Amino acid sequence: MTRTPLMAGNWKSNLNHVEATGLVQKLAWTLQDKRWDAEKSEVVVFPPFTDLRTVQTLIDGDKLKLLLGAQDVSTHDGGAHTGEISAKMLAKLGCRYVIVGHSERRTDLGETNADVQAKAVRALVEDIIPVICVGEGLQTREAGEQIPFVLEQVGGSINGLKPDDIARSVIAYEPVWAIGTGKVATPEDAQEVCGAIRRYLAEDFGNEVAEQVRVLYGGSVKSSNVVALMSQPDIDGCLVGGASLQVEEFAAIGRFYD
Ligand code: G2H
Repeated sequence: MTRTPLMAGNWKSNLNHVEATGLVQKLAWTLQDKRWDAEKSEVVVFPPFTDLRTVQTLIDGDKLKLLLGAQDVSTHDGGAHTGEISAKMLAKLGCRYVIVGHSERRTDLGETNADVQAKAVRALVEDIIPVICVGEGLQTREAGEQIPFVLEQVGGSINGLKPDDIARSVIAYEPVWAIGTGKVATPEDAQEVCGAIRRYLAEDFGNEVAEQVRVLYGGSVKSSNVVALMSQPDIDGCLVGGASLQVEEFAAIGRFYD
């Protein structure tokens, strides 16, 4: 089973629509200069909600081959839920992916595994692939309990999902102590947990499902460490924060292969 690598740029709460326009255009030109092949790596940008329409228009209009994702989705289908953005709205905007359960939302907003599962379900119904984020904090890592901790998050976040839906989902392992800190997990540390996630999926849902799921690593990914991370057998891509706002850096990450 070959899994297409996925490089996901999470812009977080940065950029307005004017800045977003500049970034996407420059990213597309730079990838073109580097002879990026979309068959060899999917490059997805995750702007804030307010920039989705702008980026969608650029991507569609110029056939840029970049893909679009959102940073969150409502657990509700629509209706009287002020401020919520539904999966149906995201689908209409051309979103192919959505991040659910990012550690910043788990920490800042108290999102639980059950919330994450509900969001993943909403996304999948609209044919949007959820990027389900999991990861341990520093204390858990220092206690050597990262694997049981992460597997519990994975289990809770995909609870009740159909095997076919799990197979097309993406799981992003982002150790919280490596997010935006410049401390990247070693490729071996990242592989240890990503491999454990795949084995867990194989045990519960069979090899066929486990071999299809793309498992990403996230946390201070840069052009200088992406190749080593991607050489690990169970790392199928990266969720990139800070470096996705730098055109040359993110283009090099997208064009990591060869
Ligand atoms: C983790 C990551 C992107 P950064 O949040 O999801 O951010 O690459 O800045 O550590």
